[in-house]
Amino acid sequence: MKTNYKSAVAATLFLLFAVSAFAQFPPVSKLPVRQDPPDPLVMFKGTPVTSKAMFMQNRCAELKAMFQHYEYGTLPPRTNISSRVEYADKNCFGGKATLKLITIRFGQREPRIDLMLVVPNHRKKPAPVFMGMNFGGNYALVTNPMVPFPRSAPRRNPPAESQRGKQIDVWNIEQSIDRGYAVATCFCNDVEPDSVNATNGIREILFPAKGDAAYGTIAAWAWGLQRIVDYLNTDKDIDSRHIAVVGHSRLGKAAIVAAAFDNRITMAIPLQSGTGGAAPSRGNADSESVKKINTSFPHWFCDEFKKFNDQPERLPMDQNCLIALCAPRPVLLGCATEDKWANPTGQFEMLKSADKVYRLMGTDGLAETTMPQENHVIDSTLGYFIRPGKHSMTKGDWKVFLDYADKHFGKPK
Ligand code: GTR
Repeated sequence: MKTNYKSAVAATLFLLFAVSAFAQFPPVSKLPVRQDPPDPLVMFKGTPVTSKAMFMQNRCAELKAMFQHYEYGTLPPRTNISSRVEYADKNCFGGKATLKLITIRFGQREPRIDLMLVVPNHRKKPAPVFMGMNFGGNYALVTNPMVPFPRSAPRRNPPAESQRGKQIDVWNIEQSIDRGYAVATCFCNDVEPDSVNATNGIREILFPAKGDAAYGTIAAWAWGLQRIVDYLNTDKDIDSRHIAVVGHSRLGKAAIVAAAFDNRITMAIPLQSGTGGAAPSRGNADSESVKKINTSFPHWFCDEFKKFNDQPERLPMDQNCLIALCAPRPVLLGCATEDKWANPTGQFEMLKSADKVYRLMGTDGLAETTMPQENHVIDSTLGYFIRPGKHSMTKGDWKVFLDYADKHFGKPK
């Protein structure tokens, strides 16, 4: 009863906030047309941002409000979680790791997150962790028969015993364990099913999304990632200073949004995240346009974003500013040569533009200014790599993530 009351208050405050944020900015038709992405170090009204403090206080607040108003919708508020370890297997990967199954609840039966956390056994200290959502359900990432099917159907295949372990090569959890990292993951549909009329996600049940500033699925997933951080901060096996969010494609979009809005996430690795992620909305002829993404996936963003379909040049921010919101935390963008849809060159440009914010923060920013050759990893605080091949997440990609985490977190002990 108590929690329901609290949720009702939170939901009301959330709606009020959504309405006031909406009133703050001009209608899309009144925004100036700018061919280049807006400068992350210039305020909306034209004032230059001259100090770290001014960026952190004024510009970050303004950018967060703009991203919510014009693109993702108002992120739902933080809510109290309760969690329970339902199962633990100390002999995972031949005794190298412990696998825990944890439920994270929000004061009612559903929706809930079924988190799978795999932690290396041989370590002296709490483990750094890669955290992210998966497309196939936890049971597709491991062979352990105790990991249950997801409660709703995955994107491609309905839950079936034959699918168990089918995505081991996507998440490559054992490789991270061998390098001293934990991996925490859940099925994205636990938080919000990827469909227009989803009835069993947080947008319908927990924080009803209403009006022009109503948040879309990307924001819902980002919120879910932040609730996983709430849990990780309570788990003694995890080093809460070293939480890297990873996500592929649409889940990469959610990953970078989660990090931009939550500095407890100390590294962001959106892989091939494309439009609405780390690629510019002011795209190119080969990449996914704002109009295309809003037409194919009308539930991903807020309604206001659709008003930019034929005029993305009016956006008062671009995805360079989303990356800048992560400063000074490390951000690594990964691309693939055949994945032009996710705009590899545009993503590199976004890093180049965010570089000045990272320099203002005293970091090395993006260490190189020309688009790198295939397989050459730029591993500065703003990092980038492009490898041959298609839109996918591979063992080789994870090796790059691990090397990058070793460099910026320090090798796990
Ligand atoms: C595509 C979509 C992309 C990307 C991708 C994915 O169809 O156009 O924005 O998110 O799906 O998630 O695999």
